[in-house]
Amino acid sequence: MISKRILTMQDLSCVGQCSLTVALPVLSAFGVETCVLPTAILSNHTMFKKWSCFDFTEEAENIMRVWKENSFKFDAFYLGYLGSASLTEVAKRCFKQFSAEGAKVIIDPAFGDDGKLYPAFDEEYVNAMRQLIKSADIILPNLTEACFLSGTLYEQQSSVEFAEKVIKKLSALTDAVIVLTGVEKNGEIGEIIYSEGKFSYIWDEKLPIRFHGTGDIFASAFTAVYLESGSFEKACSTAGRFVADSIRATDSSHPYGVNFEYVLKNTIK
Ligand code: PXL
Repeated sequence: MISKRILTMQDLSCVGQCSLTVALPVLSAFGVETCVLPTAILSNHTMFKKWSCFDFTEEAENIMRVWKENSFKFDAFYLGYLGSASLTEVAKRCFKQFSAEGAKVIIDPAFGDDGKLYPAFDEEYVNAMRQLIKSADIILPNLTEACFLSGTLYEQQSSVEFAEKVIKKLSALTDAVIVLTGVEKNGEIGEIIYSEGKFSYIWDEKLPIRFHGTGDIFASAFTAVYLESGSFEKACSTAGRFVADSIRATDSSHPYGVNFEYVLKNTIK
């Protein structure tokens, strides 16, 4: 059986369950051959008080030069936290040079939450991401990211109608299928999918605690299931269940991520 070969581009945070330390185990457990292009190496993710960051733009160029000599191709690209605007240019070249026939580009903008940008980002990064999503087949923003990308003022107490309005504005910037994540409605949480001019919805029970890094778990599982099944609905419901199970397995005193390892271990058992 041949599995898809995917390239994921995101940071390696040495401590903290996010980005590559989530994407690698999750994609592998879902049966996807996963290659990586690290975008930055951080001491830990930026929700801690202090962090260091080594930007990988220069080394990414070296890596891509050798990949070209080796004629590598990938069936899909999955992008998360890149860290700097220069890496969006690297990403565009990467799609051009290393796409196998019909390769899909899946982008999680991963630059903000709760109406705010993550500490390392600014308007320049949002602008660069606005350009990059033009190359995507699927994007996975949360409401904060969708608002920044579409130039809409974020509303804390938002409705499904507001989310749909933001999606429509965002769809003027990209032909990608839009999967808006973390939408809330009457005690439920879910995704709004906008594909070929139509909305569809996946809802699940909303759990009372929120944790960091769940967006990366969702995007990794979504990517794996979508590549295998071609179904946005199946990818959203499986990924949503995986996130919920991981949250349920997490001790609330654990400060920086969810216990997705427990869920993987029991699934494999
Ligand atoms: O989970 C998103 C993420 C990924 N990588 C780094 C982060 C964050 C969110 O804060 O800081 C380095």
